[in-house]
Amino acid sequence: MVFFRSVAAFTRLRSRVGQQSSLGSSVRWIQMQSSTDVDLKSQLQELIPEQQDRLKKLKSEHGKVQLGNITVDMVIGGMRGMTGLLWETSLLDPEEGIRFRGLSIPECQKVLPVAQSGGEPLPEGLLWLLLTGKVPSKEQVEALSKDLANRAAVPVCIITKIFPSRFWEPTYEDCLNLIARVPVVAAYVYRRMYKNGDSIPSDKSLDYGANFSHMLGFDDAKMKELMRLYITIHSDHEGGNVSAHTGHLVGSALSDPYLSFAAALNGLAGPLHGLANQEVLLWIKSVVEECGENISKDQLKEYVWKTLNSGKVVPGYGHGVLRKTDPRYVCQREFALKHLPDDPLFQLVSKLYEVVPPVLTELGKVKNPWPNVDAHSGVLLNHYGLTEARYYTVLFGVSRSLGICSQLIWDRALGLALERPKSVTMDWLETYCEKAKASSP
Ligand code: NMX
Ligand code: MLT
Repeated sequence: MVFFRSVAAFTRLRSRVGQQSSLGSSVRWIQMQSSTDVDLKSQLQELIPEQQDRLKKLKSEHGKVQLGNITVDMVIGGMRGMTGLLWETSLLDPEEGIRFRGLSIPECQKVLPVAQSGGEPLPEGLLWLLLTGKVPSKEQVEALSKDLANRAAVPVCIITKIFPSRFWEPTYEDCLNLIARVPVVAAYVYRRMYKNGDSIPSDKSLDYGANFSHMLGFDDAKMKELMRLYITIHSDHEGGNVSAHTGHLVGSALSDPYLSFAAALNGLAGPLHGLANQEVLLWIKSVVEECGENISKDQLKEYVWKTLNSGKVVPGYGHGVLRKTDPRYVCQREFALKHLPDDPLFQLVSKLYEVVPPVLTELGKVKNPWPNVDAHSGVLLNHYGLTEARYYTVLFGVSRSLGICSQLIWDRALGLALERPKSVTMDWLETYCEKAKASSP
């Protein structure tokens, strides 16, 4: 069987576009799952050997091809812009945002199976897509949903002897168990911290997102829809972001997925990364506390400057790679416009969308003045009663388990190397630059 960009294995989107004309011309190919097999692991068993051969061929035929020009700026500037990682599950375009296996968020919302007509995609469907590169059928998603629900209670299995080419198999088991159990643990923590330890058992009849919402104590159908959307959009953001990169780095030492994921979460907890989602809500609440909900745009502008002048960043704005409004912000805004247009904090978020970018542009140094995913998530959760901002990064972490674990399976399947970049000293750089200057005409 052939995979990814190979014509034979692609089902042309055209037939699908016939049914989904609003997908428009931006979609060139979507691989629909042609097999009716509902077992995700057997699908991977089929795909992985081909991908292992593909990587081997890539290495032997093109291993010496230069990948762009690496500059001193990149070395000093945290490897920004340097292509140095293989990350199969998603790719980030600075202008248009994330694509999961080639599909944008709106495309995922159109083609992935949903719980209710016109609703948000089921995160299990996204997990299938991330792992296989193919859009699953409703039956496949239901089977995976059941598998995850059952795994939430299964004891960890330890496999001691295995050939390297099959490392991915115990990794797959650990990863699926981890994805299945993380919401149970996260909900337990929430109930213990904020609801007197009154924990709510998992309901196996619910899908992944709805069950998580249920275990947290939120059974409103719209909150369940929000949780499906939230888990889908926070799952993966290619490989270079702090959490994904950390998970990959630690996994590259063959640390197991639990250790790798724990390391990733520690990175996610930094205020410049995932913690920004809690910072946004706290900051918005501080605006309301000081100026009230009906703050004018001029007052808001003043407040933004006050934040900047006190040496702080405006949380939820800017990005290391994106150069336009994050499509994850856009789809959350659409959700708010559909379900909670009159929420006062949503209205404040909308006002900030008008006020903050010109201020950040005026600051002169910010490469991307537009909002990122974190600028919006808090007010949506807050609207449905999940008001404890300190917990928000945990939600982000639950979702990111899907992306990080999917890639960890592929890391092992492809036998990716121990990550160990070369470092140099300032002495080394100064000498290098002086020599380069002396030899330039
Ligand atoms: N508010 C104030 N200053 C900013 C902001 C902002 N929102 N964004 C960037 N800058 C500053 C940045 O601190 C830097 O200043 P200096 O040269 O004095 O160190 C300058 O602008 C240039 O930074 P950029 O190259 O535009 O951004 P960089 O890639 O270094 O950082 C972030 C990206 C995301 C860390 C940065 O935009 C930021 O701190 N944003 C606010 C925190 C946030 O929302 N983080 C969440 C990101 C998404 N996520 O979930 O991980
Ligand atoms: C993420 O979702 O990981 C953030 O947007 C940060 C990033 O991509 O660098």
